[in-house]
Amino acid sequence: MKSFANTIESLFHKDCAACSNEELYAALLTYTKGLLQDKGYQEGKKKIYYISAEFLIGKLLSNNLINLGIYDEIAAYLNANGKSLAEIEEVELEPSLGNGGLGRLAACFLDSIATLGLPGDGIGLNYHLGLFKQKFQDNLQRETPNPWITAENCWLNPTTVSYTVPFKGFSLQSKLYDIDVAGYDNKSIRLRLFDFEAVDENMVEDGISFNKKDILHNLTLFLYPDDSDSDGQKLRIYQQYFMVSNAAQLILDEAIAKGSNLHDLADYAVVQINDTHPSMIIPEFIRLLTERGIAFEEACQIVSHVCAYTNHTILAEALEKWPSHYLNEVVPHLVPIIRQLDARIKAQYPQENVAIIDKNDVIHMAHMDIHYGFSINGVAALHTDILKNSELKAFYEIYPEKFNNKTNGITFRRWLLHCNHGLADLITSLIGDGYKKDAAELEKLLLYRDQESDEVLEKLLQIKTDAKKVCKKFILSNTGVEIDENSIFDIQVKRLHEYKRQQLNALYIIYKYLDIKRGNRPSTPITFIFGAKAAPAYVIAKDIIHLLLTLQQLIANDPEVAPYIKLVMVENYNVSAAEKLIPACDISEQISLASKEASGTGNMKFMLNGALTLGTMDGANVEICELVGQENIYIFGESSDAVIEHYAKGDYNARSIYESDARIKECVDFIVSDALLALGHEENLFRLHNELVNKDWFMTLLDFNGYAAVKDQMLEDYADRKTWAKKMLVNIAKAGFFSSDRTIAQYNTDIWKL
Ligand code: 26V
Repeated sequence: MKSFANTIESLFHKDCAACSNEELYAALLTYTKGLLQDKGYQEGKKKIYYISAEFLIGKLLSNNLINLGIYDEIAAYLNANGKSLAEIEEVELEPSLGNGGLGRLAACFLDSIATLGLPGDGIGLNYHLGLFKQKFQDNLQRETPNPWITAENCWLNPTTVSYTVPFKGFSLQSKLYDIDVAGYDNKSIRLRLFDFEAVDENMVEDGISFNKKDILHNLTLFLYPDDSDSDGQKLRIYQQYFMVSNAAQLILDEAIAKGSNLHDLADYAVVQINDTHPSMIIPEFIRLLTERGIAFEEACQIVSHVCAYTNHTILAEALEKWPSHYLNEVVPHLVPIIRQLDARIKAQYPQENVAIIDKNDVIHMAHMDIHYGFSINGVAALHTDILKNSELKAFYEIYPEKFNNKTNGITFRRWLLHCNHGLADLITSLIGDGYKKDAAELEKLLLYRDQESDEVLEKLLQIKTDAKKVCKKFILSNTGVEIDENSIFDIQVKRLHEYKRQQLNALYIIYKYLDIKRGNRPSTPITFIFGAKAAPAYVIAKDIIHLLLTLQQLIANDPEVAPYIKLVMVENYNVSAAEKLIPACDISEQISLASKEASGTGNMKFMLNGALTLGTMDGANVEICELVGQENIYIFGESSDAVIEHYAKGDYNARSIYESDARIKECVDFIVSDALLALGHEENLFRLHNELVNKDWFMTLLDFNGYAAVKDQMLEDYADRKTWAKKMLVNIAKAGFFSSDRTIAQYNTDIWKL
């Protein structure tokens, strides 16, 4: 640790014990950045460029220390000097450069690309204020800016790389910042974030509102600025084009520097388009290649060998389509290219449903990706099947060879080694540490289930209790609420969306509340924990948050009920919060309407940390179920086929369920009961009630009875601690498949071919 001590000395001219946590954080940052640069990056002729509007990287310090193999050493050194690494970590600000699963997936992929030693870069934007920070006020979500860039002590490394990006009527000069991320026991990878320096954080007025037209000052201000009006939508196009034009210029420059004549670009670069936000890279490449003298037809061929597209959702409202006049107002030079791309397709495939530009002159970004990319993948087996057989069937018929599945994964470095030291140590003591690089080795743990080893099972339960104590502290500081570490922790953390059905969980809590009022008390107290941000313009999602917060208050104030159940809604749920919550979880809520959750990745994190899944047969839950077996997971609800059929026939009728089922009616009506209205807002609660009774597009009521029955059973099963611990062990042992190292290895074998 001499070199670290030297860093402290040279920065602050004093020794470790005399430094503040802020100073030690600064010293660790400088020290770690130096090590990362010394490691260097994997080089190679061909490189993967993972382009994404989101990279939800979380705090980096601990993760880098772990991946560099010096975490324990640094922690011990600090300890010996009376300091705590955990406390120093608190100094780091978490960048909120993502929304949820899609952005976190991109971050896990960076870790795995580096760990597997593949040449690659992540490319995105340097949003100054990230996604909003969530505050609760009067039981409502409020949004405030989420600054994370500090003049000093920040992971961003300024570079001299800069490109000119043309827009209608003006051009902007970008500046590139790099963040180095360590691979596990391997070289580093760069996350390359383009920025526009004139962005002015002071233009934010009330909450997160700002002048959306002032592109010269707002371009990289926020991730997902409100796009409920046309100015907001155009700002998104400005951002997306800024991202991909920079990316394309960088990629061409790097290829040329390595000897490419651009005709052979596919030998030097493969671009993974993460959802449709980066799709404009296709026409942008064509623009740049034709500018450099390559004929249009050949440029199309080149791009079609370079670009691959990942689809992350089948929700129609999330599939991007832009009216062509928006693009004309922002990037008019791309429109004739897109029209030509569309004309080529129409000449060959006249059917309207595969057109890039539809009859209303709207551009379908995903369609462009599919026609002009060489690979289209879904993110879990069921999701890919749905793409092939229904959502993108017409495309699958044209290009069956392009479609493939890549079931998502998570990096075990962050989601086990970093967030759950106790469990990682136990596993290492049982099966050695080979699993850290080869996650499939976790299966060796099954031996202890087969041996019914009481010692191991008890240790597992003890580790869970320890994690609950850590979580309890976090929840107290985050919410001011004291929870009981001996209660059952039932956790649903994910973006707030109707298809994920936080409202279904809320209805169950209402049912429990009423049941306790009638004298039926659960034998073990239950803590229901939620964490979720709602998109600022998503009215019903915000109403659901309001319901949860109001319920939280009602239950806490009711002495008849409070000893048995507690509800807590974590404020500003983010990666750091997830790291505290996931290890502590008993029941992992994965209750989306079957067919709607493309994969889910939280489900994998919970399983790896010994939680049991309560879920529908949706997304990667299906694969979890296959791996652990029916006896180690709790499944309920209609199948995806049945759900898809309901949509096709239009025969789902929430009101008829509501009217014919007394228990459901009672729970739904409780949303507008005097008790809740006394604490909450009439407008929000009535709107939500009305939505559930008269619309319920995501079929909450359809699955309520199945959900309640299975959840009741699960809560009962919890009492048999040994059997429960065996199920936990099976879940951990079978989680190996969900390592992002496996996912990335498959991307490389099937798509990237590095
Ligand atoms: C975006 C939006 C934005 C507008 C409002 C409605 C809406 C609904 C859904 C989305 C999702 C966009 C794509 C996305 O984040 N997909 C997530 O990707 C994860 C990583 O593959 C996957 O695990 C999640 O199941 C999937 O929802």
